[in-house]
Formats: sequence, structure tokens, C-alpha cells
Amino acid sequence: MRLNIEKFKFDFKRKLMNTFAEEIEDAPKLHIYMALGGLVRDYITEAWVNSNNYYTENNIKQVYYFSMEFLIGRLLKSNLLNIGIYSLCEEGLKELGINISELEELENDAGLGNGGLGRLAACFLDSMASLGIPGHGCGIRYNHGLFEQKIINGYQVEVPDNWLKEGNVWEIRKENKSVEVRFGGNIRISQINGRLSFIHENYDAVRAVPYDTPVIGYDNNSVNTLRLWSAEPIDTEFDLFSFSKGEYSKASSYKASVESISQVLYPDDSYIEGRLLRLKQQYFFVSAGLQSIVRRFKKTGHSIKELNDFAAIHINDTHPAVAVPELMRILIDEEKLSWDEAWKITTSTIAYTNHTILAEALEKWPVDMFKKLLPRVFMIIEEINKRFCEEVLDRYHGDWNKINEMAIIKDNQIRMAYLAIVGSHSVNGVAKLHTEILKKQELSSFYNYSPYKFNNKTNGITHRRWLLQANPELANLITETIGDSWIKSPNNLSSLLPYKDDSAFRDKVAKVKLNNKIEISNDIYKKYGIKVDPYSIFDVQVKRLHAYKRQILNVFNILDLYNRLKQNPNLDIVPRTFFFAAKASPSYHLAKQTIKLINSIAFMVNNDAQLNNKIKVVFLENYRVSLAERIIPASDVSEQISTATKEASGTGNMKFMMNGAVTIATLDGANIEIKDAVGDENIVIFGLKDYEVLDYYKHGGYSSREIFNNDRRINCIINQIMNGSLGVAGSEFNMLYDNLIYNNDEYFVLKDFDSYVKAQNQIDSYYKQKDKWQQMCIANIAKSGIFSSDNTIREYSKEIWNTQEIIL
Ligand code: 26Q
Repeated sequence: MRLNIEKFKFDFKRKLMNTFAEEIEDAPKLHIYMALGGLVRDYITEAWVNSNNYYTENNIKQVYYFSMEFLIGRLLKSNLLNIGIYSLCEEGLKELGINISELEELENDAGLGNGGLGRLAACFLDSMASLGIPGHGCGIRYNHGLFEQKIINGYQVEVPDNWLKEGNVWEIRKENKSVEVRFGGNIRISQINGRLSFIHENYDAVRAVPYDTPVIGYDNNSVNTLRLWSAEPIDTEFDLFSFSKGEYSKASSYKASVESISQVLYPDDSYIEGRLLRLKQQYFFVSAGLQSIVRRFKKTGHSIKELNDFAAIHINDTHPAVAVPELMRILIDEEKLSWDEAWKITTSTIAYTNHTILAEALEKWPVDMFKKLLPRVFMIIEEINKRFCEEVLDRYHGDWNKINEMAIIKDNQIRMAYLAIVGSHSVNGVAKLHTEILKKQELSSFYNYSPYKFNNKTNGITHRRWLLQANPELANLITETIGDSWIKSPNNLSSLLPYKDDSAFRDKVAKVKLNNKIEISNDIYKKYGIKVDPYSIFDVQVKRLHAYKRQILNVFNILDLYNRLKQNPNLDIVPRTFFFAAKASPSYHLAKQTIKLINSIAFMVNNDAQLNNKIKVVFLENYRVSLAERIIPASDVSEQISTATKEASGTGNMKFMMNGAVTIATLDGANIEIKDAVGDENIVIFGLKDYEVLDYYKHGGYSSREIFNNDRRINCIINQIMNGSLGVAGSEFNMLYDNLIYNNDEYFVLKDFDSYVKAQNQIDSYYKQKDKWQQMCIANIAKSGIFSSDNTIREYSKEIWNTQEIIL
């Protein structure tokens, strides 16, 4: 972009004047931030329009990534970096007496996601734009994202996230692109011109209004679109019908019920309850998104039968799986295609990613609920199911067991994963192990039935946000050392590897880490009044709170270490600070007890003078993207300790590695691929293997009580928790106790404890060997490039979407 400091300052002052009628001296900080954001948008508008025109004029195939969640975080810095004017703006603003970092802090995170799945969608958008792949996001513009977490007296308290209260500079409301989405009613079947027609009557209509946000590629003039839909009343129904008759309360309850559709993101990420409003949300954005794709496509003048040559529709888990029958509906009822024509187009356009094998996280919808809300869509699902079951019976010579296993509708429930598989041409898992488990266990019947559909796409993260933006000092050091080609070709980070034997470079990497640690330590002191030692090992577990992620295993090691230190205050360990950050789903009581437990231990440990500051425990409130960007670059140890087989991939693991932390991990999800990349000597592995876990589940043979009775350390820890030693009544932790002892410890916490403690001691001993530790850190950074989502997206593009990288 052609811009110099003087021009920028001029533009900026004018923007502030035009938007708020203010000069810098009397403008509040928020206005300064908004003016800057608005200016960035102005700068990219032309490239945005050009990108779209280019795609349309050249009939280029475009990807539509359908996701209930886009966990974007903040956009100011990443947009400035991607258009290549961050330093220039920083300098220009400085000359105007403005600190750009302060402005960045004013932006509310767009927290429209729960965790990994939502953040993956955001990383994918960044990579698609940066590779020049025409790929857009389609989702919901929630008025409230994931709740804000406050910790009060050690407990999690949820506060609504009001991210839009000051407006959102990045989005544009596209009133004229609104579409109508219909719920409820009944279907009248009639013969029209010798063809059966399905006429939807007595439905409730909702207006879907899109808000577009530009997704700016890195230094390539390519700008894609994130289109998020907002639910609004249809004017006619709202105004004329009820208001004119004076039925104000009826009218306003209609309005509220419509608006509730895009009001708030559901905060559960693993245990699924089939709620009607959630189903409305799903259909709402899927129908709106598909209508807008079809409408845009028809403008090109091509036959709808060619849709799959121009659009790839990707569904992020089963949440948008209703896209399968909805696209069928549009093609059959509106475009008048035959079933077979429509089916061919649908299945060759849609592809599906699975993110979990947890049984309780597989989506199922009760037939009665579904049918009532979406009568026509349900008829289509029934027909898909009928035809599929016939095919299965045919293939397996009338074996009804196969129908039991594979039917889309069973026991009055619609199994959304099965619908997604049957309606897609591609089904992928998100890490090698995960995909293998899908093929061999969870979805084996479908794998045997259509093996060609199944493939693996190991997750990735955008190195632009997670290194270039989040860790500028490290990014600069890397560029000074190997040049800046890694920004466009992240695999080039591997050129850093030889520098692990350069002691001057090692010292520089260590210095950067220390600076990052000092910075966050200062913030922590300001916010929590806790003094953490930046020279201690920063041991970090930040992710959603869930039993399978085993924060409790981490807690057990801390309590054991605490007990050892109480016994022997001279214990020779490197001082350590244990950081946690995690939101618990509001109804997940076990997870909430774990938060209370961590905070109780933190209070006890941090106030125990006998420990000589050898350990500290910090729970960081309100984990979110912008907090991840601060804590990850300051981490020494990355905790990736899920029960083997349970974490589909993990992506935090990759972010830590890229920032030079050493991973302590089970062989689960992408940890396995991280180990393969860095080598056994640059990671610390412990715990049960996938086949051992599966074997216990299948054949039994594990008794947590036996370990509880025989391992003195564990016995001591559990008693401590339950007998009030932590200053909290044991009854507060009764679910934790029941799970570990009465329910035989489903996630093998006690079983893996010993191995974990040894692994932690290993970390301590590596850290004491300063050079070795630094070499490990550098090896991790050097090998992290392969986990850039640019690589992942290239694979999706080549192997699933068949799309091109466009040079604009
Ligand atoms: C579904 C229905 C009703 C309410 C909520 C949900 C729901 C919402 C979010 C279900 C699941 C999620 C999120 C799942 C998720 O984040 N999975 C993670 O996806 C990452 C990206 O692939 C993986 O790295 C993680 O291993 C996986 O846990």
C-alpha cells in the first residue's frame, strides 16, 4: 500500500473530524480508536470490491465456510499488519501523541465462539485470504458472544458479553442483501404442471440481515468476506398486523422472539442439550447463507446444475449440517430440479469436518421438535434417510443390523453426523490419530461403506496472529536472523534450527521470553496484586475447562509438589508459577468445582511464606483470544495433558510451540504430530497411550480405588481436598471426589499421575540445563511452521475444495 507518515496523519485527522467532528486534543480515546479503524476500512474498500469483482467476472470457484462460531478476537492490529502499515501507523500516531497499543486495548474481542472450533474458523479465514483463496465465512452475528467470566471468591460468575455496545467499526450492514427464513407452518402438496409441489403455508417469517466484515489477506490485495446474519422481524408482520390493531404486547413479543435467534452464543462445547432455539439458530444462518449463495450464483447466468463448479460449502462440525436438506429444498422446490439432480449437486458441493468423538457431544435432534420447526426440511431428511437405508440394505444383502447402525433417523432422533456424512463428498478429522479413531471406531460403518470420503486434515493456526502479531519481539529476532520469508512461507522457520547451537542467539531468544514474562507479571500484579517471579518457570494450562482436558491432573501435581515442599523447604526445584485460565460452561458443575479448587489452592499456596516463593498459582480471569495473545508468548511450559483419544486435535498446543514453549503432553490429538516434528528430545511425553485407554474402556481392568488406596501421595492429596485443609469445605468438591473414586475415574487421572509427576520432574531438570532448555525452545519454534494454517488450508483447497490461489 502506498502511504507515508504525513499522508497517514492527514487522513487520520480528517477521518476523526468527519466521523466525530473532533480534533485529536478533544477526542476521547474510543473515538481515536474508531477513527483509526474506520480509516483502515477506507483503505481496503477498493481492494475488497476488486477482489469480489475479480472472483465473479472470472467465474472463480469460491469457498463458503459455514460455522456457528468465529472466534475472531480483535482486528485492529492484524488488519494493520496484513495491509503492511502497522509500523507506519504506530510512528504516525506517536507523532500525534497517541500510543497505538493503548488503542488496541480499547477494542472488544469478537468472542463469537467457545474455543478451538471457533478459533480454527478464524485462523482459516486469515489463511484463505492470505493465500488468495476466495473463501468466505458464513455465521451468526450474535449480539452477545461467549459470556465474560468474573472470579468472585474463587467461583466463576458469568456476565453477558456486550461486545457491540460501542459499535463495531469493522462491519457493514447490508440491508439490501437481506433474505427471509421460514419456520413452522405446514406443507400442502399439490400437482402443478404434472409435478408435485410442496407449498409451505402458515409459517413464521424472519428477516435475516447480513453484516459483512472484510477479511484482509497478508500483503496480497486480497480481501474476502465474513458474512454474519442478524435476525430481525419482517416489517409487515411486525408493523401492520399487530400494531395497527393496538396489539402492542403481541407485536413486541413477536419482535423479541425473532431477535432471540441471534441474541446469544450457546456456551456449551461438549455436552449437547437439544434446545429448540439452538436449532433455530442453525437453520436460520444456514438457510440465509445458502439463499445468498444461490442468488449470487444465479446472477452469473450459469445453470444451477453447475453450482458445484463455483462453490464449495464446508460445514464446521454438524452444527450447520441442516445445509444438506436445505440445499436440497432450494434446488428441488425453488429451482425445480429432480431429486437425483439436486442430490448430485448437494453432495458434490458440501464437505464436513468432524471435531469430536465424545459421544455426549454428537448432535441429535428429536424428530418431533425438528418436524414442527422445519416441516419441509424434515420431509427431505426422511427421504434422504429412506433412500440411504435402501442402498445400505442393498449393499449388505438385507442385513437390518446395518440399518440400526447407520440410519440417519433412529429412535425418534436425527443423527446429524450421519446426515452430514451421507450428504457430503468429504469427511475429515482434525489430526491423524483422530481421523484414525473415526475410521476404525466411531464412524467405522460409514468408513467401510464409503472409504473414499474419509480423509485427515490436521489443524493449524495462523502464524501471523500467533507469532507476528502476538510476539513482535520474537518475530523481529527471527527476521533479523533468517530474513522475513517465513511470514509468507512459514515452513522457512526451519532455517532457525541451526541457530540452536549459537549461544548468542540462544541468549536473545531467552531475553525475549523474559521480557514477555516481565510484561505479563506487571499486568498480573496490577490486576490481582500477586507478585510472580519472571525468573520462575511459567507453566501454563489455558483452554476450556473440561474433565477430559484434566486440569485436575495438573492440580494434583501442584498439591503433591506443595506437600513435598512443606516436608522439605530446601527441595531443589526451579521456582515455578502455574498459570490457569479457563471458562466452564455455566451448567457444567464439575468444571465449576475445578475452578473453585484451583482458586482455593492458589490462595493457600500464594500466601504460604514457608514456601519461599518456590511455587505460585495464578488463575487468569476471562480467558479469550486477546488474553491468549499475552500469556502464550510468556510461557515456558505448555500443558497438553488430555486423556489419550479424547482431544481431537488441540490447537493451543501449536500456538505455544510456535512461541518457544516446551510441551508436556500425552500422545493425543496433534500432540503426536508435534512430537514427530520436534523429535523425542524436544518434548516431554507421559501417560497412557491411545490403545491402552481404548483397551481399558473395552475390557475393564482399571480400578482408581486401588490406586487411591495404594499411592500415599494420591491418598494424601484427595484427603486434603476433602477434609477442609484448603480452607474450603470438602463438600464443595464432592463431584470431583465422586468422579475420581466412585465412578472409577473415567479420564484416568489417578492412573496417569505417577507418570505425570515424573514428566514434571524431567521438565525441572531440563530447565536447570540452561543451554539444553534454550535449544529445545528453538527447535520448537523452528519446527512450528508446518503447523501454520496456511499449510492446512492448502490441503483443504487441493484435496477437498478444488480451489485456486488467486494473484490479484
Ligand atoms: C453444539 C450443540 C449445542 C450447543 C453447543 C454445541 C457445541 C459448541 C461448540 C459443540 C461443540 C463446540 C466446540 C467444539 C470444539 O471446540 N472442539 C475442538 O475443536 C478443535 C478444532 O478442531 C480441536 O482442536 C479440539 O480438539 C476440539 O475439542
